Amino acid sequence: MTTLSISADFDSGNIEVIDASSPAHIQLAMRPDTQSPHFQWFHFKADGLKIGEPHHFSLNNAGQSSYNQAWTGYNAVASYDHQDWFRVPSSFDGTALNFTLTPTHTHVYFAYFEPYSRERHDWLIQHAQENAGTQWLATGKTVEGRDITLLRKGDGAPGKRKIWIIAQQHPGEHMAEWFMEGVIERLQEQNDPVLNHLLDAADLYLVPHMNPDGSFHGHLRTNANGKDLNRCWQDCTEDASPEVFFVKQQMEKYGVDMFLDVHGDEEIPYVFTAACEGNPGYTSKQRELEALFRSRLSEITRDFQTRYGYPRSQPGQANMNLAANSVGEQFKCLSLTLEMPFKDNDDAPDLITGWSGKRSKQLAKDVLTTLSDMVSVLR
Ligand code: GEM
Ligand code: ZN
Repeated sequence: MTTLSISADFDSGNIEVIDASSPAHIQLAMRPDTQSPHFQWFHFKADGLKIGEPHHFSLNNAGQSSYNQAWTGYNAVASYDHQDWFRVPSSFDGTALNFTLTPTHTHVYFAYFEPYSRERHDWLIQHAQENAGTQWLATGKTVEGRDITLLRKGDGAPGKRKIWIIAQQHPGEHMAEWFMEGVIERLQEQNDPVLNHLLDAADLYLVPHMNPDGSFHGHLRTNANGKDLNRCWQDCTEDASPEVFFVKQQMEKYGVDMFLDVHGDEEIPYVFTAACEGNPGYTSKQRELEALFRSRLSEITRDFQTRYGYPRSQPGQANMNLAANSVGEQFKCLSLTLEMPFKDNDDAPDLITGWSGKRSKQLAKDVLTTLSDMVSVLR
């Protein structure tokens, strides 16, 4: 007879086993990021399951996680083949996150969100060059020596607007690289007048993954040094956060006319943006462009809205260590943090998948349409 086993010793794996001796109560815990107390991401495989029998899983330390209020209304994702992911009804009892699966296979994967693998990242970078006409412009190195790839679509001709999109500074926010796959997929189109209008006026500077060390190690928020990359855009150093250091250097080299920083939010079940209203040098032009971006995107898709989001910063009170605030202040351009949910978009819920990789990709295509509409007024 087979025995139940739990493993997480793979790309973006994260779980510790407390007691897996009984399918009636498999007790697990999430492991904190390296040199950081943050945790919320999980990703593991369960083997030796009994088909047709209920298996009860508990993440015992959910109540102590970074965003412990976020578990209410959250459902774990699962997959038998690591390709098709579905939600498993979950409940939070104030201490543990609990879910039950009656499997149709002897093994299953669970994760906090549909993982974007290291393998797929490598494929995406290749595919972006071979099929989407992007150029590998520069390479940074992470703390552990992984590549930070900067791609450019366009020739860098003078007069072109420079639109930057970066993703997954927070390594557990895997929806962010799914979004980048959506960008790159649309760049493959040959007969797309809306896209061509954008590309006639602008070059796209793309960093599909800002924090590959963190993702590989199954982190929620930090790089291999325990640094939250979206909290070090003023005071980053080459030693502590080489990932941000590299991208800032490249931005200074090429310039920035629009910046989008792609994230996921644990709590809020909607897609939204955060902007630069709290910056000391906030301009009326920035205010107009933020409003235009938000209204255009919400006209195009139900997967974006403006009712829910973070509280607006008071004038002059922004945290300038956030990428969007820092870049907006330095380049006086439209600069946004885009947040997608870990849960679902409650304006258009999908009971099978919740928010997903596929929906993140579609949102990216709609963002490119919005940028095409706006490109002539960015400066
Ligand atoms: C956010 S901060 C995370 C906020 N999450 C919850 N649940 N309040 C992010 O990481 O996407 C943006 C940021 O970095 O400030
Ligand atoms: Zn984030």
